[in-house]
Amino acid sequence: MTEQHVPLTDFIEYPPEQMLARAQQHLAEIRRRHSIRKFSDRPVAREVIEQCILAAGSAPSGANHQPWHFVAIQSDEIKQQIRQEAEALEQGFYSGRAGEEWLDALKPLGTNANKAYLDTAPWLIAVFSQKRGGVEAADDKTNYYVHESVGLATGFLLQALHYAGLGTLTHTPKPMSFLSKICGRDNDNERPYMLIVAGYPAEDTTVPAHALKKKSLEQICSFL
Ligand code: IYR
Repeated sequence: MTEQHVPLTDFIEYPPEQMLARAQQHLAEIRRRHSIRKFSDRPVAREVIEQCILAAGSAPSGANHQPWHFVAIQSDEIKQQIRQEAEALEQGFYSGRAGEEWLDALKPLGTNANKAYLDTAPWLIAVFSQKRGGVEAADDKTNYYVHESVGLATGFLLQALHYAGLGTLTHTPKPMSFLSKICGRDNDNERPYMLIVAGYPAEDTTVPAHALKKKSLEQICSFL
């Protein structure tokens, strides 16, 4: 016997002109998402973050095992701890570990070891991947396509936060293992995947001109 299926009832078909208009509107919306590095400390309601994490959790995943866990941090004490550890690592990175080519590549972004946003922004969301799990809470099965799945969920999360009206930044201090301890997820099954910073942009936030330059359709796509 095959597994039970239920009818697809929530698909919406749009007339072709409306489909194109929607695709254009979505493009215009997502083009306004920029990584920002200066956040306001204005609070953001936990309910908003909850909805965005549920949106992330709706991403497709290998065998629908949903191999992710999100730690949403608003505690000042924990944010300060994360900032301290991240800055210590970044100091090593910027003062040699990165190497010349990498530092050159980062120059247009104007980044440095100072990560004030890590304790200014109202929310940090640490994304963890899980090697084993399954749909049921007690499952301990092999997870599949873990990296791809968690990448998709993180993309959904960024999209949801932007759509809700928040500024975002992806942050990947290297190595990220310190996050496991601070977030209470120091176990054999879970690995930190990315840290997402979310909040209102500070009034004087800038974005690097370089980051606004996106490749053309011809550059990123071939039609066969
Ligand atoms: N993690 C460092 C360096 C960094 C690396 C890349 I690749 C970026 O696109 C941006 C920054 C930092 O956060 O400064």
